[in-house]
Amino acid sequence: MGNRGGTRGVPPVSAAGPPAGEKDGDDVMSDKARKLFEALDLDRNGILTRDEVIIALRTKGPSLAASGDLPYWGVEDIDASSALFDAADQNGDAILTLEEFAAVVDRRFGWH
Ligand SMILES: [Ca+2]
Ligand SMILES: [Ca+2]
Repeated sequence: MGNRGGTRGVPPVSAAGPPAGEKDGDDVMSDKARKLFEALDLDRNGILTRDEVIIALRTKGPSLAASGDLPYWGVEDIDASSALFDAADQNGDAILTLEEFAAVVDRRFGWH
């Protein structure tokens, strides 16, 4: 008589993985950045060119600053506007998308 008992190793089943894939999705830009972008987008085509930023800041800057939509130091002169553009244009394609613009002004102006 033999005992045929086996200890069968049953592997522990604990396959409850953590839910993967968190998306920080929607609103990563401030309303102020969006509003400023729209104010500067003179031809309303959804992008900003360098000329647009310079012209818009010259013509609209003071009133934007007066209404609190722009810090006063953000309306200084052409060089400053151009520098802001360069800082914002991260991929160097000479246009600013809302995302590019918002990322920079939110950080610079402390809006986000
Ligand atoms: Ca435009
Ligand atoms: Ca760009």
